[in-house]
Amino acid sequence: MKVKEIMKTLEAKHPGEKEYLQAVEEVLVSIEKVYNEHPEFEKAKIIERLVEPDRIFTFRVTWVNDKGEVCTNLGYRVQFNAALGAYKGGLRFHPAVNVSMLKLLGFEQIFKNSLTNLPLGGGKGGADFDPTGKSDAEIMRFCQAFMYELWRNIGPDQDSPAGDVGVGGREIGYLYGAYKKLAREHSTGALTGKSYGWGGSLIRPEATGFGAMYYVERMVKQKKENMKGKKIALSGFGNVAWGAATKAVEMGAKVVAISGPDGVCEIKDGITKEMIDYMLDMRASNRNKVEDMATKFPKLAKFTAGKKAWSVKCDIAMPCAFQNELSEDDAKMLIKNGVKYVAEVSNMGCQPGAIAAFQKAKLPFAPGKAVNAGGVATSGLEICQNAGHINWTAEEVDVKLHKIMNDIYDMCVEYGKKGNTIDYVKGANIAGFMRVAKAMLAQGII
Ligand code: 2IT
Repeated sequence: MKVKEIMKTLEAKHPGEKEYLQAVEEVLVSIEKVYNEHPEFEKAKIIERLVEPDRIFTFRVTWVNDKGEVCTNLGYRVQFNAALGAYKGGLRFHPAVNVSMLKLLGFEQIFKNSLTNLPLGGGKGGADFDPTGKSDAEIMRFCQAFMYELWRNIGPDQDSPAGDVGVGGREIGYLYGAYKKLAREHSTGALTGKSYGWGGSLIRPEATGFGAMYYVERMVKQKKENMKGKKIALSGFGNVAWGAATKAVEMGAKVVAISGPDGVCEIKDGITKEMIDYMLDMRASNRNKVEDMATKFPKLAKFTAGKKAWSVKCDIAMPCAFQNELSEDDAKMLIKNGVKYVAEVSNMGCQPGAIAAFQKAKLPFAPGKAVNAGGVATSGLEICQNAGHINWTAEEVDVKLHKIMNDIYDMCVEYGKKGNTIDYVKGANIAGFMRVAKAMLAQGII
């Protein structure tokens, strides 16, 4: 395999799909050497097959808003690769959603799901629907209209969507309600991230953030340090940032910044339990403004419009919002301000220039597909519980999640160790890739 040649072909075939091409290139560069040591991979054209989704569904979603107006959005589901199991991955509702974005996320999902060591293939979906400012009834009608189209193509042994940006517990409730009505399947893992009591798993809401902190704790320990008093800057204030903040405080760390599209809230003395709880209200309001935190807690949080979380001095930076949210300039500012660790929690949260800057500065940098895998792993555990018609306790789920994150960390070290340093990007990409490639090889040319 020659990365340059493959990228040239892909660029010609999929012009303008920038995010997708960026994600593919990152993985290919990491695995090139290992891949070329396995002529059987090349013979079976594993890479050429892996970079193209198995199939993509694109569909029209028409719904009626509260004013009685008819609105039309575009819905998608990318079923990327099923070598390890049924397709699995979230749904994103955001106005910028397009095929390139979902192919990037679906591609990443293959390797992330592989890292969990669970039988999960990779997929992703969503719609260019903007939840900002929508009423609860509008969200419900949109979710129902979305499911009219998608229901035939999902199921626990076929494809199991979950939440992502813009899709949380409320949306999964509406989507699942519509799915049950249409499919007449009433007790399944066709969707995960359901609420506890009707098929959901305890700890699933917290899992992405908890898992990320378990991973970060290992990165910190590796440097013979601990989490006590570490200053953490998080971007976003959604489900992922909420889970990470909860666990960070439990570990004795201090969350000193959260952010939103409107700016940053600096929290000098560290986020409190009340503030973490308020993040849930902020998300439920659909206002998408982090300034609300400073309005509610004026003595504790200081809002600055137009600034990112990376402008706040911290020991650990954790992007928790959107792809490419942390630029090279942001990275340089973090480095100048003394950041010691960077862990992507959003999928592909850092731009290539930012990753290069962190690596050049010899800072431990871990990629999203490893750090945020706790979310999908716990979705996998939800499917297990649904299949067995059983609910595990929060402790049982948390113990399994913690073990999965420890195992992922160990795999990243195994494949990413270079002398005294660890290339977590390489480690995650190679470890994730090898399992998928071996499965594809064993399953023949299909
Ligand atoms: O990016 C992700 O891993 C998710 N949005 C969660 C996917 C899932 O199926 O739980």
